[in-house]
Amino acid sequence: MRKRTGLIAALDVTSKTQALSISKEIEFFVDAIKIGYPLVLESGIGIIGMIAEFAPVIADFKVADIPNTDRLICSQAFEAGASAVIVHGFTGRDSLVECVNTGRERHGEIYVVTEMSHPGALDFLQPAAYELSRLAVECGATGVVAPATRPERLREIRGIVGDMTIISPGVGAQGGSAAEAIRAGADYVIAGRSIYNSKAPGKEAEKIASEIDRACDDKT
Ligand code: OMP
Repeated sequence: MRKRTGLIAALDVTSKTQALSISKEIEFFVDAIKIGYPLVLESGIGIIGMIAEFAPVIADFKVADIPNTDRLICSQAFEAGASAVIVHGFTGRDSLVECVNTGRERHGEIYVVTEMSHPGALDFLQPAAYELSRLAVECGATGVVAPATRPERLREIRGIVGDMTIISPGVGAQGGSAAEAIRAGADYVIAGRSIYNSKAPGKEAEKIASEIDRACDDKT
């Protein structure tokens, strides 16, 4: 993913028409558009190629299976035109290696979930987050997904992954701040509802992008 604005829009809408019109409105303010089950189950996998006309697509399939099934899912996503796939790491090293290898073969990126951004992440994922981050580095993933809702944890994860790319959800609707996430070490922030539920998605994306820009200036 080429960094320009530092913003990734999550398009968790269930209408293809809405998805395409929002994509057109926000394309200049985002580096990628992340779509997942809500939109793909409604519109079919072909929606990936349609959104890719506006911005690189991250397929958020949170892939979490045995290696062979992981390979089949990642391959389908890349085949459909995705630039990146989000996968889980808790299924273990062999599964993650298979995702990373599939990404390499298809010239695509693989992002590994570490600690999720919602409160339930504290139940099982938080204790494993640092190990998951190390596993992502060891397996050669492109980057990790780490929570904007807990900047202190994000900072720790940055310390573990070094210069690996961090994409960070939880901005806006989940209470996280784009600026704080960037200052804590995120390369990109992910915002969904605050953009697609806004009356003016383009303006909202532009606003978050300038917040990111100012936070990047603060860091330098
Ligand atoms: P909003 O909460 O509406 O901004 O959307 C956040 C997006 O990021 C959704 O698509 C979530 O599925 C996704 N996400 C999280 O919210 N938390 C995580 O820990 C991981 C993800 C993700 O992998 O993208």
